[in-house]
Amino acid sequence: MSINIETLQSVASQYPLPAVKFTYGTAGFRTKADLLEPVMFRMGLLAALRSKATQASIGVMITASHNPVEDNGVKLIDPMGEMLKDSWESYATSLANCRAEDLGSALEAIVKETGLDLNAKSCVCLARDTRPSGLKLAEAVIEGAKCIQKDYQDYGILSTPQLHYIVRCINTNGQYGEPTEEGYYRKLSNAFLKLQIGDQAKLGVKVDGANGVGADKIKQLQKYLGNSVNISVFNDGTSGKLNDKCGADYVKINQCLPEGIRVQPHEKCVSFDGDADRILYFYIGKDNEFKLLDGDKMSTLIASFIKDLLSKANLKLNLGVIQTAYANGRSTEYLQKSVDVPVSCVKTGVKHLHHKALEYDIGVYFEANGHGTVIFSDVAVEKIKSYALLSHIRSKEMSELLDFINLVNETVGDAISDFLVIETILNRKGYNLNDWNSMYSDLPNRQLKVKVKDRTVIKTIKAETETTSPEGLQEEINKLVSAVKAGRSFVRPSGTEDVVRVYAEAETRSLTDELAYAVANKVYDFAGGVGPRPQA
Ligand code: G16
Repeated sequence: MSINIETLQSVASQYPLPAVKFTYGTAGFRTKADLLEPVMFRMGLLAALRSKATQASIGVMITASHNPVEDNGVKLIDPMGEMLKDSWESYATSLANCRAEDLGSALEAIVKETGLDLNAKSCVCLARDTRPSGLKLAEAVIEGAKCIQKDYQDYGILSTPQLHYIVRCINTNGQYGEPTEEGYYRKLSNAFLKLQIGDQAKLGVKVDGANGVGADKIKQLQKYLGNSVNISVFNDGTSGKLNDKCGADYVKINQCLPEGIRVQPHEKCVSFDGDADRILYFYIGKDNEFKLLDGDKMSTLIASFIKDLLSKANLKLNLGVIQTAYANGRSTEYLQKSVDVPVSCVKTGVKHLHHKALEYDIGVYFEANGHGTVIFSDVAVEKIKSYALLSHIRSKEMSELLDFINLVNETVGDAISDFLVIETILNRKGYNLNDWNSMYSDLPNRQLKVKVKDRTVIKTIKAETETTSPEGLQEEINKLVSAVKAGRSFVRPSGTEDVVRVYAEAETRSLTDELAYAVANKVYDFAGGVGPRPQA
């Protein structure tokens, strides 16, 4: 079999490139939706080739997650539900920028270079979030995939982690679970119900659905959980705009309640992002102060829970936590000193965290923004299974850990699965949000965005904690940081928005804000700031 270049070029001519340079960034391609049809067509082509190369089903998720509703994007999902392999990201970037008339030769070059078999059976599985632009973009992906092969499966509207889950289920012949949306709810809810102890009827939670796909999906899940949980969904998309003054990204960056939700002190609340792969917990304390429990709080809770089960069962497994530079300094210290687990810091982007987590028997990874999960190696699962079978007291903890594994979507961060994981741990520890929050206190922190002419002038090293360009910027940041008690700050170009991100933390709220704005102003000066100067 070979690619029918004539058909390809006639279809491709309907998808001419705009005058834009596309790059496969932190989470695939993201930009204004009206620029994306040509990219989607090309990603349909690439996904079909990747499917043939791996002889497995490949996922294509159409979403721009936390970005505004006018944006959209696409990311490819590899056979085990993980992010696209690095070497294929460069094929993605070159195809996305390839003129229609050159596509045939570009595809042939990929076939040659990878040695893939065009006769191999293949399937592209696609889904999209609730963005209005999604349907048209999905059609473009299908048109692309069909130029290479006829099989594709369109799952319509799903959360990003649901598609990751389904791809893994298909490629493990159902070993990971039933490859359907219902199968996903069944697997998670069964594990959740098995693990609950005590009076479950007490669990009530308010969900900020970001006016996105997660709002409907958590309502679906509720049907499988019966009376054990009472979920009230706000910002469910019936009136508000996607990610507009709501959702996990808004809550994390602004450190405040989302709009569209009324909260009484101590009520348990969570925020999802636009495609439901991130979750944050929050509540109002009795002093009326907004309290945020972010990805760092989740990783500490999960790591200490697993560590406890392992030590009760006297099972030695290599457990580690992966964070990024955004992790609060206090969380890192708590993990190292109190939970006593190794902590690694990697570049932003779940693919980097996931990759590092694979080095452990059990890897817990979370970005502070609420994006994360746990991965259990085959060796760990086999050991846990063998301990669970021992007719000894330790078997109880290990049977529970096996159920716990079924609660986790190991393919990628998943707001719904993470919610069930956290609720299970809180239930078993008898914790409310205040107990959980009291495990350690965060240093005050602030994130800012600086608009510059070209954010790629910022180059970073050491897991994005230091800049090497523009010259002199890092020295200025160092001076500012050294003048502040418990100060830490770094800057990096965003991979999903046209901004430079600034992070700062320090001993007090006012020192933190002063440091953040001072660093933001240095970025503005050194990296060609545009528009108004950053000011508090
Ligand atoms: C994506 C990535 C995350 C990353 C976030 C922000 O999240 O999947 O790993 O933390 O973008 O990235 P950046 O700072 O480079 O803009 P999402 O939820 O939008 O897919």
